[in-house]
Amino acid sequence: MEERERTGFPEGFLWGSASASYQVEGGYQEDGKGMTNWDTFVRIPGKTYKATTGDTAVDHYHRYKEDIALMAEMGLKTYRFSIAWARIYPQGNGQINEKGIAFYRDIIEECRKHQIEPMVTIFHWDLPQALVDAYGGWESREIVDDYVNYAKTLFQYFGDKVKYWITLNEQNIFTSLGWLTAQHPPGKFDDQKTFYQVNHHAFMAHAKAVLAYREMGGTGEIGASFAYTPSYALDCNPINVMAKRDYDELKNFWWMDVYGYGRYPKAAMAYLKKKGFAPHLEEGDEEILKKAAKEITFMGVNYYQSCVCEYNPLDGVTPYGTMNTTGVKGSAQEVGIPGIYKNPANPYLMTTDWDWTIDPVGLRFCCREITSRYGLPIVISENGLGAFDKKEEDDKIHDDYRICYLKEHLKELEKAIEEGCDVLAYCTWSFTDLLSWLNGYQKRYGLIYVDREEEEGASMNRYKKDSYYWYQEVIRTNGASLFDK
Ligand code: BGP
Repeated sequence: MEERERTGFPEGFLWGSASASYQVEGGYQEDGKGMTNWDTFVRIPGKTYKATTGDTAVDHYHRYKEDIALMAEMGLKTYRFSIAWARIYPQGNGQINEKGIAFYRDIIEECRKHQIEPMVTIFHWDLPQALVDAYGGWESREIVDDYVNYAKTLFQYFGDKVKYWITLNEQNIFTSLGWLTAQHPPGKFDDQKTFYQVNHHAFMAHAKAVLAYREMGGTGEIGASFAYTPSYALDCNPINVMAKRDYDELKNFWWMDVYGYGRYPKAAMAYLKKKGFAPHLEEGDEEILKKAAKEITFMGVNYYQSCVCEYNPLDGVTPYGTMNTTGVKGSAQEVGIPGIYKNPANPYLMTTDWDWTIDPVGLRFCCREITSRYGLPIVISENGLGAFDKKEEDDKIHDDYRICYLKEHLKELEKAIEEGCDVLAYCTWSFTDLLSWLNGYQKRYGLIYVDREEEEGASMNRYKKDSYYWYQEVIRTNGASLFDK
């Protein structure tokens, strides 16, 4: 679009930062918390980088006051964090653990005390192990009631203090890595039929929780956070343009259409029916999904990278290429679905040490697509750079590469706003350094450096990186400093 005068970020824009319970809290057996699928999974040899776990993570469980004070000093307007289901219901259902309630009540109060808006993710992947043992977790439809019961408990206890709710974090990622590529729990490989059924259960859980929130009188903002990887066709060869179209239906609209419209995309459904992978829907499901779609008030977007789509022959690459979890650049393999699409590298863009494409324009593309397709406000619930950081002898961390990454993304976000997108919030991933699920602690995302490596026993002391001071200024000027020469 033609350049116009800058409109800047709206007044009251929520400048934020995000985390997730398993990645920051630690205290995995404290105060009555139940075991989770991740507590179990990380103990299987070979699953995570150097066998790292979130047993102690970055000790947010004991240091949350210090962390929130650092957020307040930075001027943060919203803190997005997740609640560990197994702290509230150690067995997934049944008896409530009051100490779990107390912990999150404290976090919420601490945020409020500092005028930081708490943004709560109800489920960010750590599932009570008891539900996996009882009925296979997300594989059974029984989970819908348990999830809704858990969500209602949160609405009941915290509904008056929390105005922003995210039902599920990256349903597309935890189900793909859990049931297709075996990289996340439950570690299943190529179980497509179950994968789509699991997703249907998750959609129903999301939808019923949204409806329950409204039935309980909730007037705040509610939606799901989707890991959106927008796509570009390799070129104007129609076969590649159709590959992009198919990719979008199968990898993006399959989720966003259900959140935004309450229905599955037709072409993708026709394809899955042909393959025998289509999910089973019970009578009344479609109506519930449609009703819930009318009640969500934003689309949550976790944006890290874009991709390229090219036609993939029947004997072409599969979804099971090696993922780069070591930070050795160039070790990730090309993936795709034979007969449909593959995702070659984008020659116009640089990549991180973990081979993630760096594409600020892609963030604007996401916002524009959501705005025209769903007409919904947008919460950028995650965006950030995973990198090797070095603490110097004077305790400084010069992460100019992170500043550059965030700055370019925010400039594109501002353009999206200028072009008509209603963006409510932007959360950097992450506030402190934390556990990167499969990549250990060496892949750092924080504005705050945490003194720990893969081994346990380090001080866990916090140090402000250069990006901390930079973001502080961005917030102070409501984004104006992004455009300083
Ligand atoms: C998202 C998750 C986050 C976070 C982030 C970075 O998919 O919601 O929890 O981990 O990605 O990914 P990674 O840690 O794999 O680098």
